[in-house]
Order: sequence, then C-alpha cells, then structure tokens
Amino acid sequence: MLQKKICLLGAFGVGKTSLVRRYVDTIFSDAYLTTVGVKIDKKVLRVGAQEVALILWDIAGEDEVSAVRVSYLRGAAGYLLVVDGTRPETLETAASIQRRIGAELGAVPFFVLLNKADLLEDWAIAPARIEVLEAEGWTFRRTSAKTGMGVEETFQELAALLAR
Ligand SMILES: Nc1nc2c(ncn2[C@@H]2O[C@H](COP(=O)(O)OP(=O)(O)O)[C@@H](O)[C@H]2O)c(=O)[nH]1
Ligand SMILES: [Mg+2]
Repeated sequence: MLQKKICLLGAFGVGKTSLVRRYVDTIFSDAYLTTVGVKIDKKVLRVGAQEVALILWDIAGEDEVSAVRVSYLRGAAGYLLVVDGTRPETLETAASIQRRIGAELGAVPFFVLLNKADLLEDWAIAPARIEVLEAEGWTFRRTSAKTGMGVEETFQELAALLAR
C-alpha cells in the first residue's frame, strides 16, 4: 500500500488537531511521540483502485511555528497550511511558514485550509488577499472541523494528487 506523510502546519488554535480528529475516525489508536511533540494518525483511503495510507503529522504543542523543523517535515509528500478564517494574522503565519519550508520540502502539493468556515459572522479574511496568494500558486479550500464541511473532500483531493 502507498504510504504518504502529510504535515499539518499553521498557527496555534487554527484547528489542525480538530481537523485530524474530524477526519480520522480511530481517535484513540494513535501513536503519540511525546519526545518530538508530534501526534501521528493514519487514515487509509482509496483513490480509484489504489489504497493510500495517509500518515498525518500534527504538532502537539503550543509553539507550533518554531516547531516546524526539518525533522518534522522530513519525508513529507504533501502538507496542509491551516488558517483560522476569523483571524487574518493566521494567514500571514501560514505565509511565513510557507516561505520557510518551501526550500526545505521542494515542490510538494499543499492546500491552504481556511478553517472555521462555520463562523461566517466572524469571518475576517479579505478576498483581495486570497486573490494575491492564489496568483502566487496557493490553492485554498474552506473547511470546518466543527461541521465537517470540506474536510473529507480536501484530504481525498490531496491523496489523489499523491497517488498519481
Ligand atoms: N467553530 C469552529 N471552531 C473550531 C474549528 N476548528 C477548530 N475549532 C476550535 O478552535 C480551537 C483550536 O482548535 P485546535 O484543533 O486545538 O487547533 P490547533 O492548535 O491548530 O491544533 C478549539 O477550541 C476548537 O474547538 C472549526 O472549524 N469551527
Ligand atoms: Mg493542535
């Protein structure tokens, strides 16, 4: 079976852990590597006839931006940059992470998740900023770990890119 490592990246509190918990049904069967502060989940899905195991790496700490080290990223086939749609500064955190890891990882597929899409009345991301980043090659998806909106679809779409 294909195994693909996916890293979740983004500012504290954007919903990385919630997205993984929403997506992965076996919440309590995970490896938990306290030494490196990373929680690792696995989810098997199908892309056509191909079975793919996504190995989801989620930083389990508060210092998530500086925790993005080479050891965390090593071997990643793709990643998700998670943003809290109610906190525009988390989009800039994602941009700064992206600048730092681009060189580290090379051109592996990634999506930028505008998470907390259920919080429409608090939504604070300027469409113009999204357009600029789209022009730079970012692919955005709206998700809600709370309602499940876009979650399954996004992981499936990323897996499809990796299974080719
Ligand atoms: N309304 C709403 N709250 C969310 C969503 N995703 C995460 N949260 C909340 O945001 C907080 C931080 O989530 P967490 O997954 O711990 O963020 P992390 O630090 O990036 O892992 C928690 O209180 C979650 O319940 C979402 O899609 N919608
Ligand atoms: Mg977390």
